[in-house]
Order: sequence, then structure tokens, then C-alpha cells
Amino acid sequence: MSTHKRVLLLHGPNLQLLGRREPEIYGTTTLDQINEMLRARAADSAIDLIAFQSNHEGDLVDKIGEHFGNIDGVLINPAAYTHTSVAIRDALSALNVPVIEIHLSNVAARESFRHHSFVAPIAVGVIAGFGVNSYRLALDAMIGLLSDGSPH
Ligand code: CA2
Repeated sequence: MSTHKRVLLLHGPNLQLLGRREPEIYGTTTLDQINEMLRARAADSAIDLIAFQSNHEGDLVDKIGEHFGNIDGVLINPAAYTHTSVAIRDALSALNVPVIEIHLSNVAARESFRHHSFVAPIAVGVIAGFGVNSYRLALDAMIGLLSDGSPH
């Protein structure tokens, strides 16, 4: 039996466009490149990373539900659903594992409708504003959490 931990990496709507549109806001790295970078880094820490992107709220809720009882943590950039989705928050909360919310941009410095997150209150923490590095920082935080249980 594998002793590897398992982490779910979720990407919300429109993030499939990464690297192809609006590079001045969201950078030039594609979603596949982010997934590959994180998969390699996770593997170095004996973590299997399962990546999934959807433009559909229910598909994200279904994916989270599928992992009840078989996942050790969730990294999620809920994208626009950050600001709208009670369903994604409830699904994540029900998993009972550490969740880290990720944003490429500094949402606090953008339009006021991006200042509220439904997910943040059930997350261990939020990493925003560092572009692609937000994902790397979030994975490093998750590796720390899964090794000693502490976010610090
Ligand atoms: O900064 C982030 O990571 C966001 O989650 C990105 C979301 C936005 O709604 C959130 O407020 C903050 C938007 C994702 C759209 O991704 C695109 C990528 C490339 C081109 C166009 C959109």
C-alpha cells in the first residue's frame, strides 16, 4: 500500500485560459505548466497531486464530494466562485481536511466584489497576489501542514 498522502488541486472557471489571455493580470504560465510544476514538487514530498479544472460549479462540488475520505488536503483557486459559491464552501467544509485558498492576483487590491470570499472562513489560510508563485507557496504550506499539522 502507498504511504503517499493525496492532495486535490482545484481550479475554478476560466483558469483554463491562463497564459493565453490577459497576461498582464494573470501571467504567461499555462494551467498545464502550473499542474506539472506542482505535481513534481509534491512528488518530492511523497504527495500525489490530483489536479482538476472546471467552469461548472456543480462539477467542482461533485469532484470535492468524490474525494470524501480519500484525500488529505485541498488546494483551491475557486476563481469567480470564491465570491459567490456557498455550495463549494459547504462541500470543502464537509471533507474535514485542510483547505488552502489560492489567488494569482491580490484580490484585496481589486474591485470590491472580489474582497469577500465564501471559502476563506473554512480555509486554513489564503495566499493571494504572487502570481504563479501563489500556487507554489500554497503547496509548501500544505506540505508543512501534512507533515506536522501546524500552519506555522
Ligand atoms: O486572482 C485569482 O486567482 C482569481 O481567483 C482569478 C479569477 C477572479 O475571478 C478572482 O477574483 C481572482 C478569474 C480567473 C480568470 O482567469 C483568467 C485567466 C486568463 C485570462 C482570463 C481569465
